[in-house]
Amino acid sequence: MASRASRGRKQAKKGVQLTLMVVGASGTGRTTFVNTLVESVLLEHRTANLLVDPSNPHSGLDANLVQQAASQANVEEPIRIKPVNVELEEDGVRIALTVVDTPGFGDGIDNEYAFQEISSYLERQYDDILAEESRIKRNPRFRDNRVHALLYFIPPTGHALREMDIELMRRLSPRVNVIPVIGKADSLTPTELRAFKKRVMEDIEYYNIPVYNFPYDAEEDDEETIADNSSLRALLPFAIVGSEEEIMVDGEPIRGRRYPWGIVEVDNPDHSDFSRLRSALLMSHLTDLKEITHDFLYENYRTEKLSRSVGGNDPDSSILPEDMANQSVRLKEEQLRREEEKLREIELKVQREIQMKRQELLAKEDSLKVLEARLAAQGNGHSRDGTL
Ligand SMILES: Nc1nc2c(ncn2[C@@H]2O[C@H](COP(=O)(O)OP(=O)(O)OP(=O)(O)O)[C@@H](O)[C@H]2O)c(=O)[nH]1
Ligand SMILES: [Mg+2]
Repeated sequence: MASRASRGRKQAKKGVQLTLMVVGASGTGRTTFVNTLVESVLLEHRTANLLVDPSNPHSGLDANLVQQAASQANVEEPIRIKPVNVELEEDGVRIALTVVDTPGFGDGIDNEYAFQEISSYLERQYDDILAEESRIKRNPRFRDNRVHALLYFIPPTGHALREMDIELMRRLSPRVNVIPVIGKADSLTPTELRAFKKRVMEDIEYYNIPVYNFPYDAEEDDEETIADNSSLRALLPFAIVGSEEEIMVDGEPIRGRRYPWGIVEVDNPDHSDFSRLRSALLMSHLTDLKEITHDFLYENYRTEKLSRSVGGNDPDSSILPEDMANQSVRLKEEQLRREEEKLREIELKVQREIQMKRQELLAKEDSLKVLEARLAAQGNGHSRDGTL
């Protein structure tokens, strides 16, 4: 068995693992955000195969390919949820990051199917852990693929949350840390953005959606943690600007989006919340997200699943574990009662037999007495008259 020190070294070499999922309507900027986060082209754009040069996201669209795709637009593409892995290094810590992109939703026709796919993906990862935990011999190559945070991309409409946003966040938040973000936030003016953020949080509160809100304990946590967490909470939903392009500003390459009126800088906190979200996910709140996933979300799922499986489809076993224990006590009591009854029956039978024997004996005694009396009478008679 590996010593604790060598395990520690292995851990440091492997680094920490984190899994993020991105969910949202089509074209809200999920792919761009992921590529901005990992600073490379980890995910391809859906339209990448329509580009004149597929390896260059900035090359133009090929008119023939676009026409071909348009003629096949009515053919439903099956939903694919495929995790991709990438190695990052943040402040000297190696992070094995897994990103799970989910297909963008349409306008509501088959959202239900997409919701189901996402929620069953999340639950499948919990089922795998559950199965692994109950094995006698652990599989050393087992991979924990639980999703630690789900970034939900709200389109920058500037209005209230849409019904599908509310529905999806509400349904998924019992299974995963949901972090709401506004995609393509530079589509709104700063004033519009402020108002929209406020409106979104009011809706989240009104519908009681338990999103991940950088929880802290005002009495237990230190001042710095409280200050950090409450300032991150105040940014919710994070305004995201993503870009895969570098723009030269004063001879320095800057990630940003160019507009006629100026440049929106991805990493500038005055322009977007991207860098603060990035450091929360990959540094300050990485452990908290993992702990909540394991100690709370997974634990709740496990309890639900176990009580459900004990209650399964078999009508004979449709009872909770505590009822099972009660039932086995009841069965034992019943068995004891029956044994006692049998003993009493035997006792009665024996008593009855003894009684009968006694009566038989008494009867024999009586007849012996009669015989004796008769013999005595005969004897007397014989001696009296000298004849038999
Ligand atoms: N203004 C602005 N446009 C963006 C931003 N991020 C992405 N875009 C653009 O929005 C379009 C869609 O971006 P994607 O990253 O492909 O969006 P997606 O959510 O992955 O889309 P699908 O995978 O097709 O559902 C592209 O043309 C991007 O260049 C952003 O922060 N601001
Ligand atoms: Mg995409």
